Amino acid sequence: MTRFDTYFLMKPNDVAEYAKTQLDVFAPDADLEGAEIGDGNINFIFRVRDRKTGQSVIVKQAGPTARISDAFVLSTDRARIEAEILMLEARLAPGLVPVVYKYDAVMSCCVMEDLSDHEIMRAALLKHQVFPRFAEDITTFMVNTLLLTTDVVLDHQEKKRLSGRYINPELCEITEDLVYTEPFNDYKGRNDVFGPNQAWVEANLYGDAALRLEAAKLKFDFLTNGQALIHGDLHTGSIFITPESTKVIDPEFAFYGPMGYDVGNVIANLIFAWANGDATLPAGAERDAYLGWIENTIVAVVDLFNQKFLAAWAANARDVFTREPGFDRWYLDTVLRDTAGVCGLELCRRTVGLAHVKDLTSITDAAARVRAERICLTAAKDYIKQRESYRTGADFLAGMKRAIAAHST
Ligand code: SR1
Ligand code: MG
Repeated sequence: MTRFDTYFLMKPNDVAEYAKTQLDVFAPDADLEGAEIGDGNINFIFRVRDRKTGQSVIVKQAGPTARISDAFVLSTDRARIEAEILMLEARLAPGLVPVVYKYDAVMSCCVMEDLSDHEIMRAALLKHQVFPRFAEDITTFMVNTLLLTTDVVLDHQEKKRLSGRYINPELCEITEDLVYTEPFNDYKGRNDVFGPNQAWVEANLYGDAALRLEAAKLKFDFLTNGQALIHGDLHTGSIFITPESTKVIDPEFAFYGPMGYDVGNVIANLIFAWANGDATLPAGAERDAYLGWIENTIVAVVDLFNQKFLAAWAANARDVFTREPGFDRWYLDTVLRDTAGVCGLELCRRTVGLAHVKDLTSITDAAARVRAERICLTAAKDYIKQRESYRTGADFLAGMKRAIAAHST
């Protein structure tokens, strides 16, 4: 018997002892120290390090509620989902996720590779760094983890079994509320709108009945379209990066949902990075290079996703109907429509909802933040309402440019 035979929420010292007694990763004479390093919304993240060798691992533990608020009561089973999904993603997209060393069902924790030679992408983007490999890596990750878990490729019985294994009702409910509902009506009173934009948001989001109707349609798609085993929270805070390497983390929101949820999140969070650079970088070469890289990356993410998706379809599709001429293109167009819609939803919810992004909140000049937020929200409305018309990288960039033009003097 050990004290880790019964679940409790660990502190840094507990995690060091846990690593010493429950893992076979460190040498017997290792001198371990634990530290809480995460500031995420949902779970507790610790690094355990051997003072003698510098060797380290990450221990991520799920508590009975979300780390940011006890109002979100969540099953600790999300630790199992995260560990299993990371292992599945490692097979589908090798090299693009951290290595999982152990999942502990009693302590509801997952032990994984320490990626501290990487940086969280949002933090790096706030320093206006560029990552030339990103579009290649993230589109490989998305096409492989998404298309290869659909009915297009998987045996349909196997897909249904996976769907049952990753139902994830509580975390889906967070998304249903925070992404799909509250940004458009604040019906729970939890939105957090930047003061100088309050009246604009009331008029242009809550007051736009056509927008609310489209958000409602997208919400019911999220609730019912069990298309692929999606990551479910694929923003730039869920990506560790260096110029040579991309690692996707944090798939605790994974479930069978619409593929466009992941692709739309990636594009929206690149737009937030653009909005931050636009608001904070002075005129000059650094600004032009950074904003130009983001714009090219948005285009490349959509176009590489399209190319790789069709190539992966040709190589892997197995249902007899997937060979009907034109079905692949029709299917991809539905994914792109959903991508545009979700891109718009993510832009709205991170601007006016409960969970913000530093890209916007760190803009200290009030007028610049007002403009940045309105660019994001104006683009969002077009992505949501006109989502059928978004097909290519150029389409997505043009939507963003129209919003910029609408808020330029
Ligand atoms: C209560 S959780 C708020 C947000 O944090 C997570 O990272 C998800 O994006 C969620 O919507
Ligand atoms: Mg996360």
